[in-house]
Amino acid sequence: MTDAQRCTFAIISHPDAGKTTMTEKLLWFGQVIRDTGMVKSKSGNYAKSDWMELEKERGISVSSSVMSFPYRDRLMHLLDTPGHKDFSEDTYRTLTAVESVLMMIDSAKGVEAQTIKLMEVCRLRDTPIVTFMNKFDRDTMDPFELLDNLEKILNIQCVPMTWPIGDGVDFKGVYDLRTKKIQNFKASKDPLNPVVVDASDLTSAEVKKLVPDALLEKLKSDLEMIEELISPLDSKEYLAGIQTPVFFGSALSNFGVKETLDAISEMSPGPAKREVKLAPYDENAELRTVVPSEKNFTGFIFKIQANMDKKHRDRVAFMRVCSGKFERGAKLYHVRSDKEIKIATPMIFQAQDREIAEIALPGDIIGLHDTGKYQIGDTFTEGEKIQFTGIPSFAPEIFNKVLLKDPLKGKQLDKGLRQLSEEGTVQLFVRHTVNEKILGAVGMLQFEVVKYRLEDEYNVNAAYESYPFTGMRWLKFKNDIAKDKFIRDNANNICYDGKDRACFSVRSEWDLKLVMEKNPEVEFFRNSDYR
Ligand SMILES: Nc1nc2c(ncn2[C@@H]2O[C@H](COP(=O)(O)OP(=O)(O)OP(=O)(O)O)[C@@H](O)[C@H]2O)c(=O)[nH]1
Ligand SMILES: [Mg+2]
Repeated sequence: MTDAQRCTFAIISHPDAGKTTMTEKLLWFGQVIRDTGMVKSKSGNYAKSDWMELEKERGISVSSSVMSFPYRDRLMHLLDTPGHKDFSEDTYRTLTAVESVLMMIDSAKGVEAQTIKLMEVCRLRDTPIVTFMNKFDRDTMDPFELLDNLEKILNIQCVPMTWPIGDGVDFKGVYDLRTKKIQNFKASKDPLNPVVVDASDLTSAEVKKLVPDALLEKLKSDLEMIEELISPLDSKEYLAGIQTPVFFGSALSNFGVKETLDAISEMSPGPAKREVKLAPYDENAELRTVVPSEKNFTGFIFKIQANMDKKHRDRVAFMRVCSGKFERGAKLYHVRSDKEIKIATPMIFQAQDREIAEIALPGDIIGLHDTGKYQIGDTFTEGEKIQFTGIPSFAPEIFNKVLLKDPLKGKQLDKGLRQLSEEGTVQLFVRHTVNEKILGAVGMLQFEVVKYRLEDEYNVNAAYESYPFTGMRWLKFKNDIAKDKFIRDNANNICYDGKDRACFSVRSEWDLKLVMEKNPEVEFFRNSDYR
């Protein structure tokens, strides 16, 4: 199994389409968990991937999580992402670590606002997409209408791989267009062994017993339409992100999930090549391509998560392996600090459970214990000075000042804010001269997570006051003299980000425009990669 080809993919969708439910079912069909709990259940039974207290309470995912399991001849790494737009930076970073995605659609609603945003991110890398039309146990749009909706809005060619028979209370299951079989979960006590109905002859007694006449007529005419109108799946077109294989079903009641998992394990790409910058890693740096078959190890950190287990109070950096082979106990070169670090206990994840990874190969996601040394975007090699690209911070749009309620907790607050900003939960800025701490976010829910986690994990009560900034720009100067002058002239608007880079805080677009006109030699960027 250790040499098995990796399949590293993320689940994405608009909030509530059923990512976490699907994740749980995939793990279950992959036989790594024995029970599946209701995501929103109040009984303490919750989805394996939604482990944070806040997620349990609300039934939403606020950050992505990684789960690994062998399936057939591959090793699957599945990344569940949050759907809410306030956490889209987390989702965006997660997408840098995968080769393909599974996109969930709520079949009553079709394409929703966040689906469109996520699609744009996938397009940046031509990420291959498998689609799952979920919630067929409820009333849905007509399946042809759903395909049309996807094609028109997302501009992607849909190729159905399964087809739903009925919906809502009349939902009978999905017809597998390749095998011409129907898996019936309702008739089986053990969902891992559904009753499989051979539907190659739609007039057979077995089919008639499962599917009422009216639905059978509809299925027949639907199948004829599919035959006539839809071209078969071309794996090259799928890999290029032009076609998407489409599955129908209900994650909650198991229908269609196994067919989807089988297809992902058969078709989805293994580790791909990636671009890196050579020293000095600035905007003019030379680039090279890292291919997975390179002998030497390379990898990068795409996510940092503290306090995954409150009892342990630890922090884990998630590394995506891009080339070479890593063996437990080996030393890796940490490019940013220019130091060799021994990685004694790398971890692999099965939601809350973790195991020690003996080796790691391209496509793998491993966890490193982090005592505060690592940052998102850090590159590891066997000595080569390179840096993986494409994991920036984006300019926040709303700001809060933090006011401490208990003056004795100052140190705790500093530690909490530093750690949470290093994780990317929120961005932390310090104002020039006045030394005020300002939090920047894309959405209000991020502040809620900060407040909750400061109380829950760091035992700090703080008040939050909105701050009159409306944006932030990273700055680039011709030289130090120009920098000093600009900072002196605009002292009131200068902040430093977590990496101590000078930024201009925007109080109004008008204000920004004036300052830009007055300082044509200074460059302003919305993205910390200076793009
Ligand atoms: N009826 C029905 N409900 C479903 C199905 N799949 C998910 N749900 C319900 O839809 C709600 C949202 O499901 P989640 O899996 O938490 O959705 P999510 O996409 O992970 O949500 P976020 O992470 O917050 O974006 C829950 O109440 C689920 O029980 C389904 O197939 N049928
Ligand atoms: Mg979720």
